[in-house]
Amino acid sequence: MKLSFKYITLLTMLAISYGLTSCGGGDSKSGALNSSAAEKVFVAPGEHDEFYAFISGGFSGQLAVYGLPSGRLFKVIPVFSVDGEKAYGFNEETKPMLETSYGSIPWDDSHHPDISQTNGELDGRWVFINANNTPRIARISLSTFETEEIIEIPNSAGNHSSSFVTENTEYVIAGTRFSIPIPQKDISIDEYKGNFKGALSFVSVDPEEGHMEVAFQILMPGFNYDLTHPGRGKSHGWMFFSTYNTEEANTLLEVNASQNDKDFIAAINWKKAEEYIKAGKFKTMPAKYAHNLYDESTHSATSTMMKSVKVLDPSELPGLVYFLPTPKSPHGCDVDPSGEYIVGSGKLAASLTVHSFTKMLKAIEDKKFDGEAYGIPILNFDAVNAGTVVQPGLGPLHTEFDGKGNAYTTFFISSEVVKWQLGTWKVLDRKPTYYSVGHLMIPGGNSRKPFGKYLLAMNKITKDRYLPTGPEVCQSAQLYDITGEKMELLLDFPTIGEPHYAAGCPADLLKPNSKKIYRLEDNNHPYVTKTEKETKVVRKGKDVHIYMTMIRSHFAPDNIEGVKVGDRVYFHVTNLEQDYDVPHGIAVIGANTSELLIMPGQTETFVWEPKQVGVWPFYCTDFCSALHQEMQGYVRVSPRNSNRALKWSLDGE
Ligand code: RUQ
Ligand code: CUA
Repeated sequence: MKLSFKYITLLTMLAISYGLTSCGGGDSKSGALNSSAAEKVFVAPGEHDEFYAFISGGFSGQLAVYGLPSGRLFKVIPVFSVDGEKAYGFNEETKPMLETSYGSIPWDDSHHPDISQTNGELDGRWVFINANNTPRIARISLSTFETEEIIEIPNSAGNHSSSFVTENTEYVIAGTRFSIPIPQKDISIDEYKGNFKGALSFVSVDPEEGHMEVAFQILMPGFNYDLTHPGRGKSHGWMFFSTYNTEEANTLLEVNASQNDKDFIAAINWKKAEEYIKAGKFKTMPAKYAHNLYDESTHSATSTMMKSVKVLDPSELPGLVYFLPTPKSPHGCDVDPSGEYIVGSGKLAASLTVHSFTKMLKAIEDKKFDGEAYGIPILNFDAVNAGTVVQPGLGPLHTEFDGKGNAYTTFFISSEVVKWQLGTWKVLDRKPTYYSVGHLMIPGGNSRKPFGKYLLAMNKITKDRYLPTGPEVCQSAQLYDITGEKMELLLDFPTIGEPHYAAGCPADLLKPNSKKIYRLEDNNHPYVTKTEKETKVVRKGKDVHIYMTMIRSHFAPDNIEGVKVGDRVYFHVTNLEQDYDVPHGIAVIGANTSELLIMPGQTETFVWEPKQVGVWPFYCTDFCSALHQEMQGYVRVSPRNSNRALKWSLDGE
């Protein structure tokens, strides 16, 4: 009886969502934008945007770089998915980046970018992003805007509560959405309850180089760990995770994981975890996971398989974890810039729950517990609750802050952003989104110092908002001005893939450090060729290595003979240019990988296996000069049994 009632409630909420969505459509036509809004997002030709926005690509697996307020797209950084345009995952240098313990994987689902911090403020060095499907975290340089490192997360499945950074980028966090048997084993799915576990991983970040390492994992009860945010200021040293499925259901979760009145926010004292690690209170578990590192000096990545991980068991380690009861399957778990308030967005709750960090510490001290779960104390709800935002909307997901005492929460079902006040819990404003908003982002919103000028809402559904493109239509982002008392919708723009979260920062933080070229003298690629004189072709059995250079507007060499059917031909190509914005590309007919797009001073390699006798052209794929069309060459391919010697030349020399 109870079960079917809940089920009906859920269906009613979904039905409401459709109703609201379609009337929102009519609304949008009544001119949400006026000309002053247009002026606010107009960045004149040749002018720069005020903010960078790094918007996750969702199921594209990539990270897109936009400017705000214009919404212009500057670059798609390949992270977890191969990219033929940039040769990422195809050339020899970047292939190792996509290695995992499951072999090479050409795709993932990326959700939450987060920019590195120092003292709780954005420092603009790196942006991290998670892979959800095959659990990984990537680190992207904000000087080269390239993926520099990817670490796989062992004992995890659905790396969703990830990749948020702590106040000094001590750690980037990776919590598992799905609980699994740890270690994996062949057991009945019915044995889920009590046997499956959820690993919360703390990945340390080297302060100089940014190199990541899985420092330790906490093996939690078999709930779903959905989202997480770090404490900051007074709550620095703690990490807060929302959970759902505290019912530990293993089937029809939409009903069976919606039974409990309250799930939990798990508060992890990671400073305590460090103490336990130091005191040797961990177990070392065998675990296989890949650690892939791109070296800017060799322009090449390596992949290393790691073998073990340190795990902590919170049921045996007092003070490590506490549960804060939080109504109805919370999704977002957000901490305000002061570090005092922890907002839990119960997806099925009528009101928004806010916990107080100060009250939490007091409740721990006073032992205000309401029992425990798997040895982890459950704090009394009233003892930790700071307040409730009463009936602000339907289906709350995520909250960000403007640094002026206001919070902004997205409501998926009622398709709106709601502004409310911290402390009074009063709703101040609401604005529709088009439609079904997921995350929102205020630049610096996950730090002690948000830049509360714009709010970016990221929507799951666009329906009638853009020109139709068949059954598959774009996802979108919407920009609001939040400087006034009321929010003002300024702009709509489509995004790459499905935007989940985004990270934003003032452009001035990154602009001065943005790399212009790779210096040739610093290029330590094993197959670099620094002058045309040093170009050559070398045979090692069936492998032929071409040491090639490119400069406006020719390849050296551009005539090559002596290659045979069945050879593996390695084109090691160095771009000799030392000027800003002069890439060259190279592609050869019938190559099974991709072109190479090579930046000034960089070396990249692709492999070509000629299958037919003949003379085969290659050419530059990037329109680099007035004589770009002249930038071409030929490889002569002879039969396997030919004894033609290798020969190479440029202009007969
Ligand atoms: S999620 S729409 Cu993957 Cu962060 Cu909430
Ligand atoms: Cu080089 Cu076109």
